[in-house]
Amino acid sequence: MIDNRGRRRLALVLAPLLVMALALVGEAPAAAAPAPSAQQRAALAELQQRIDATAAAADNFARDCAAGNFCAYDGSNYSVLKLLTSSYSGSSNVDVANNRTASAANKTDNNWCGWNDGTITNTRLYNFAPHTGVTTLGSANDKIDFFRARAC
Ligand SMILES: [Ca+2]
Ligand SMILES: [Ca+2]
Repeated sequence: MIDNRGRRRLALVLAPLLVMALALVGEAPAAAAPAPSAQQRAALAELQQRIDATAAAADNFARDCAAGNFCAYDGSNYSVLKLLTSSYSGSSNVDVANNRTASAANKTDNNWCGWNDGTITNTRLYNFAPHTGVTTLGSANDKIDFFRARAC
C-alpha cells in the first residue's frame, strides 16, 4: 500500500523528472523536431517506469477490490469473506454485516469511516484515508456496523 506520506515522497522524486519531460515536449518545434537524444529517451523511459511502478504499488493490496471501490472483509489481510464492495460517494450510511469487519481497502478518492451502531449514540471507530488499506483493525475489530463516505 502507499499512504499519503509515501505519495508526497514519490512526488518529490518524480517532480524534477516531470519538469524535464515537460521541458523536452515544450522545446520541440512542431515542424523540424530533432529526434530526442539517447539521454532524453533514457530519461523519459525512466520516468515511465517510475510512473508504472507507482500505479502498481497503489493497487498492490486487496487485489479483489477494484479501483474506485471501498471493500470490507471478515478476516484480516483482506481475507475470508468480502462483506462489502461499494463505490458510493453520497451522504447516507452504507450498511455492512454487524460486528464482522476485520480489514478494509479504500480505493476511492474519499475518506471512509467505520461506525458502531450504539443504543443511544453511534461511535466512529476508524477512519480509512483515500487509497489506503488496513490489514487489521485492532481495537475496532469485529465492531463496525456501518460506514460513511466523504464527510464521515
Ligand atoms: Ca470478522
Ligand atoms: Ca457493533
